[in-house]
Amino acid sequence: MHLANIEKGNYGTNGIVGGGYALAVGAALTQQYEGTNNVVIAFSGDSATNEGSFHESVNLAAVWNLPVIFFIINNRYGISTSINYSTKIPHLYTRADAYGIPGHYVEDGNDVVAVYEKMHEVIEYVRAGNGPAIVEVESYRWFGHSTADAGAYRTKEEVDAWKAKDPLKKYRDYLLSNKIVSEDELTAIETEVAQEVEDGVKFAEESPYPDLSVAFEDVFVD
Ligand SMILES: Cc1ncc(C[n+]2csc(CCOP(=O)(O)OP(=O)(O)O)c2C)c(N)n1
Ligand SMILES: [Mg+2]
Repeated sequence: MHLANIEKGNYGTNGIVGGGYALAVGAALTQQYEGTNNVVIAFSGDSATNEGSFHESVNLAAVWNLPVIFFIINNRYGISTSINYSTKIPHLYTRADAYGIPGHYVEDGNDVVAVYEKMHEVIEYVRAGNGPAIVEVESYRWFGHSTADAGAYRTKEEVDAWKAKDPLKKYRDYLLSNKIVSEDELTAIETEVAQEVEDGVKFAEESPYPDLSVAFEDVFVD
């Protein structure tokens, strides 16, 4: 949430659940209007697809044939609410049927290569001018939704079963067994990243507190 990097093509994440869908449709309309070859991807959780904004956005994108993919990461929960309490259908990609667009499903959303291959296929489809699509992948959240979350709504067995499907480990194994990188190269990358994080923490801890006036920066536009 709350991150954006326009230069990198990240038009902004959103503190309002379901708030990004309509923005993605607007961004996709811009691509269509300006005749770029870009495809917009709207990432969301499972619960967000129960917001009215999801249905209105998918419908409009379908009717206007916009280049946007609605990418749903189904981790079975919206904070503490199981998906079984919030929807009666087992798979969210089937919602695509209601809007006359294709719905795709990746059972193991922790498999980086499977998600990559599926997205490659769907992006080609959307880029060719065929209109929007929905992609649902299954994954999981290991930790609490926030520090206030004790996780009482799910079992340790369920969490452990998903920890065994660690996507980073799986992809690491894939890279090694296919001889794409060596153990040494991976260790070097991991060491470099750990150092980068440590440097970031050190920089933050050693930086002075900002002046109170910055709290009002970028809040209002004249
Ligand atoms: C409109 C709105 N309602 C409620 C919230 C509080 N809230 C924040 S995250 C969240 C659950 C989101 O669940 P999901 O879409 O499945 O995403 P996940 O966190 O599981 O990836 C809720 C209800 C909010 N931020 N915005
Ligand atoms: Mg969720």
